[in-house]
Amino acid sequence: MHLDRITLHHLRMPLVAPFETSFGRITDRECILIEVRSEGLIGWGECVADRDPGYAYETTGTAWHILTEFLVPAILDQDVAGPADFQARVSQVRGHLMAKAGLELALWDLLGKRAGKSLRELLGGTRDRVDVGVSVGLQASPAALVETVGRYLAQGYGRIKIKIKPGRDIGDAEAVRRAFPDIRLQVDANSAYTLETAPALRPLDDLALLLIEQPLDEDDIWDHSKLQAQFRTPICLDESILSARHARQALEMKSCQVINIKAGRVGGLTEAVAIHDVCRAAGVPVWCGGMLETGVGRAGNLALASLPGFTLPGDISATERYYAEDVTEERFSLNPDSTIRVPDGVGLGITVSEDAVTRFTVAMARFLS
Ligand code: OSB
Ligand code: MG
Repeated sequence: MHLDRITLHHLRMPLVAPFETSFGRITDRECILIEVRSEGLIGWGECVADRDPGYAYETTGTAWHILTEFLVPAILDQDVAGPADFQARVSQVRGHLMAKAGLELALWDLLGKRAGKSLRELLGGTRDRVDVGVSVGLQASPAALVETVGRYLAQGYGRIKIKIKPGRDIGDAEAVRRAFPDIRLQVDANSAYTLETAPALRPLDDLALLLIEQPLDEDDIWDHSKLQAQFRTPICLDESILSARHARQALEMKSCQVINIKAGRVGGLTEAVAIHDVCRAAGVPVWCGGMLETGVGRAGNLALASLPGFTLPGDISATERYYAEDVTEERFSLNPDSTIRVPDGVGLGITVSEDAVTRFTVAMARFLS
């Protein structure tokens, strides 16, 4: 497909409630929407890098730079066969996986629109609804956390993830477990511990958690294997897994028993599917992580989570959990059985509202062939 025009939209979207993790607190989510025009069709992608380098080193600023200077020039006014061809053309750009993933998603959307197929069909997804949960940020106190969790349970979420950090770990998790003895519960530390401080998490082993997500450094795989040996609860890696090679090595080292897959973190859906395949062949469950995406990225996550190896609920919540107003005309809602429907329209299966995009835009750049 000939790529005629590429537009970058830097958005700032107000969240319905602040989101706090071990690396910071945000009230607005920033991202870059990527619009690619090809032969009369438009494809949309979302780059999930946030304003601050707290979760990963990439930011909206670094992604803007890499897209503008390297990725867009590599494909603009060229005939690009699809996502695999795109990855080959940008293989000389090291790292910057979120920038690459955003552009790759727009090409997947275009590919689906050209072929008259949904993204789910293109990826080989086998379900039309996927199991989901909600990721709950740090709250003011354990009591406030229990109340917030109770509200999400009442809305129908069947799996809860809470964020933890040193000083806000055992007490928070015990309070939620005591209030809700039977729920599916897991925790996410976002790399807030070291091999020296993580043994403080030992009491979590008695709370029947589904998993403990990313306790140690974002660039570590080896020390996680030492930690996993000390816990019965499965460790799940998020930040540490940037490729299918990392996934294979983590499984060989027994660093984790579960992997959280985010297309943005690993450079796009092509690599995300490769990680899924590695884990599935090894009998290791995976689930789809989230980055507080707009409807564009959320549609991509739903399609990814429809693959057969995604056997644990994803961090893919209803639109209203994130945004009072979204950039897509479609709003995703939670079914009573804690599932969300996978879009079945062509490509991502969503319609972007130009109006909403304009309202949330803080910067825009357009590249013409
Ligand atoms: O670590 O999974 C994470 C949000 C932003 C950055 C990192 C993470 C998260 C979440 C939210 O946990 C998941 C979501 O609902 O999108
Ligand atoms: Mg995480």
